Amino acid sequence: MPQPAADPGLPAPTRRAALPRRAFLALGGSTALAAALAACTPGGPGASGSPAITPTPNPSGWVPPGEPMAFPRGYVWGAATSAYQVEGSTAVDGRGPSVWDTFAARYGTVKHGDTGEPAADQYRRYPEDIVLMSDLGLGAYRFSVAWPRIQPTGSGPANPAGLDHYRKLVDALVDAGIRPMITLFHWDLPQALQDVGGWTTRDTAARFADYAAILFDALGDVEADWMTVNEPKTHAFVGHWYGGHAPGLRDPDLAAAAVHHQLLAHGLATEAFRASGAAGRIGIGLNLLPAYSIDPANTRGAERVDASENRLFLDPVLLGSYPDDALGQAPGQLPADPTAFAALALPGDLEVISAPMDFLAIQYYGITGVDTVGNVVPIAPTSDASWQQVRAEGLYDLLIRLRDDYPAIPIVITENGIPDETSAVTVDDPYRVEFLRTHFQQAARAIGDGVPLEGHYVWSLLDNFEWAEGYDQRWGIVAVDFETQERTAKRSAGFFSDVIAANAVPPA
Ligand code: GCO
Repeated sequence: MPQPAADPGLPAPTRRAALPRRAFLALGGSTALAAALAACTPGGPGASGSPAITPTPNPSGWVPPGEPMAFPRGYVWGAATSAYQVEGSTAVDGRGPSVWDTFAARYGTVKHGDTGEPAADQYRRYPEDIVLMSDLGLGAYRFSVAWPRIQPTGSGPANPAGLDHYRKLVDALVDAGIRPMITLFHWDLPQALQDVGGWTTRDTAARFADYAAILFDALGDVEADWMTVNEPKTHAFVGHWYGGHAPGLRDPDLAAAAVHHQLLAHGLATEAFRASGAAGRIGIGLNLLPAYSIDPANTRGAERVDASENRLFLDPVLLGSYPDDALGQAPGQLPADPTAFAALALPGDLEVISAPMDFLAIQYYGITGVDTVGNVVPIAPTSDASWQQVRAEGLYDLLIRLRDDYPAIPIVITENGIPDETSAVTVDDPYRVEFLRTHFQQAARAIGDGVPLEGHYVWSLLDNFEWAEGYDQRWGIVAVDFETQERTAKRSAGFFSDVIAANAVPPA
């Protein structure tokens, strides 16, 4: 979870122990406890605050094979970005302001006062980035459309210049043989909609459906994958409860409303997609995280974390119901009023939200431990993102849980990555090579155990604007010098390119 920058204007947020952005219940056995102790032993793996290059042993004892692990024919290998994080050109061609333009301009919200300008200047440099993607052998590229470029005030007629930009981007990708994955909402809500309540109000869901319909009409001829909403949890919790992201609100009831209205927006956009007759497929992007009880005999706390951070999103979109243990005043729960939250869901809403999707996009970064009450406990080494407890086997556990607990649906991993261990431009990232290797191995393992996993996108293609961290935290497999905008492939890009070419992940 990005740590909110100190905001001198507001009292420190009152909330339980910093809950990770991602939590997911997978009951830990004694091995989890042993791993917890090993990982936290001074001088143990990752003791330096970032994962050791030789990954910690898998708690289950599973050891990857000594030979390459192959992926199914047609497995989709991609990389991901988002508009506000890479585009720049925030006041060009009719783009209106988003909540992130407003938030980043506020003192103390983003490190060094960084904003989404110039980011990685991809609004202008996308042709060269597509050449770079081709050189790497990417089969797909995930990007997001900036809603304020299409509807500068969040409603009304489409801005032709905005549509024109994304038409050119999509055509260039297709011409290069790269499948577009188009994210409709990656947190840059038009400020004009925020001014009238944003995601805390139901009307924004209807506005989102109108916006989505404009894009399906404009780009629906393309065989693309469409993601309706990126990580509604992070935008709801970090943006409306912790206050560390735009729009910078600090009210759990507003966060709960943002949960429901983003999910309703997802459902309405899915309906619009079906009605449009657009080509391609549609799904939602959820960030999920294995959260292991440190006491296998008492998983109540982990169940609460699982409810508030995972089932609050998986259940409505896949089962058509909300869990009854996600909201409450206990550690691990979203401390919003359950009655008020339930009243937001009008008759028919859950049917709309659970409209059949073509795929479920999951975004995986790491794990956490949870005590018997619901407080987060560190049980694995962290990366330079303090919320990211790194454990590759957590990805396997997550995928198996989805296989066992939810109706069968094609799954795509649309974000998976780790930041550099320096804020300077670097191309030497052996830790990212090992992160990718071990996570690809766990993905191949899950496919071998019957998980319908169809693709894997690395976060991120490029170093970019990392929200409240600004440009300090670099997640790209390609380095960006933000002074010159020069791109340089990192060691991990070469590793990834080899994996794609072989459609297999080699052993360490
Ligand atoms: C997210 C966002 C990305 C982040 C990435 C690293 O998942 O939070 O989709 O925009 O940059 O996850 O934190």
